Amino acid sequence: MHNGVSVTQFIIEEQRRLPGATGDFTSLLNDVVSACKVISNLVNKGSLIGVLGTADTENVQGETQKKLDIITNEVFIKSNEWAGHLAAMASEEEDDIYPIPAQYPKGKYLMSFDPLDGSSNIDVNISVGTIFSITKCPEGIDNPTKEDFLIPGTEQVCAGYALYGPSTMLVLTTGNGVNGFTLDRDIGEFILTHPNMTIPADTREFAINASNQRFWEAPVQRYVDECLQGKEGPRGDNFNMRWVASMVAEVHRILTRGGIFMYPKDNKDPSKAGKLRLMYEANPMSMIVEQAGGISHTGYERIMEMQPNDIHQRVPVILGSKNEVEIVVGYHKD
Ligand code: P6P
Repeated sequence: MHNGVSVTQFIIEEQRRLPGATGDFTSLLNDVVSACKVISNLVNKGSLIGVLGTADTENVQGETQKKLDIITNEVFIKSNEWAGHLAAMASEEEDDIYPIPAQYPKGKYLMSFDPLDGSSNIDVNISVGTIFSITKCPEGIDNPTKEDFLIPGTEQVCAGYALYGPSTMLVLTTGNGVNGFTLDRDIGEFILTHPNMTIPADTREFAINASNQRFWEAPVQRYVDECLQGKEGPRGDNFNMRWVASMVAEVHRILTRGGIFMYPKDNKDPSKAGKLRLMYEANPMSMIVEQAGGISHTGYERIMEMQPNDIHQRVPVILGSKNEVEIVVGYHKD
């Protein structure tokens, strides 16, 4: 059960803890929450309202877009462009940054987001999500450029995701731990149901797309091979595997019961540093994972310390239960 604290009340109480907080941030988060409620409704209705299937367009990643990729991108932009809290946005579905239109006031925050992560699952009714990352716009900058977004993940003031699963959940951090809220559709509010989420330090469950095995670098090959050897192998224990192909679902499982998620660099396409995008997948998820006591790493460096060089930059990701990620990082050092 829960004590009925809504995400709005929770954010305002959080805001009271921040000296000099003006309510601007609280109002921005409320606009983000509203967008997630609208997206939840669209995803939930699916075929009933004709939003499934592919559009005949590609995004900047060269990936065929789902109709819902485009629709949810529009929802997120329209919900957040008008209120005067943001100076610009960056989206997986937008080639360049999205400046706030001239008719609206500009604010002091920047937001990067993936409006519908895991959208390849949407037509087969598997959980998908929205991921967002909020940073401060540099002082005195009214018309931010792409460069103003390209700061390390340690500078994020907020990171969160909505998970459109059997229930719709919102998971949020502003640097003071991680809290989970469940959407009560009867009252249209996200209610605090998972206070202070923490990732168990140990796990026997790994998540990776094993079809890429032949392309992985040696440390990841070694780690997964040892897991597969089970009790008789060097780890002396049996492991379980999961792969949902929705990062939001994987991270949420890890926050809930532990685990390690890997989308490592593979040499299937040597020009790509990885599959996942730093600014609106890896960085926000890294802030959440670290705030919940986990580790998020490329194998060679802490993800949140990376200096981004492009808003659509890709990065290898190894994140989750502290003690397990440390083993994989150790193999990269050997
Ligand atoms: P693959 C979804 O497209 C995504 O960006 C992540 O959410 C997910 O973890 C990964 O890609 C799935 O990739 O290669 O298994 O389809």
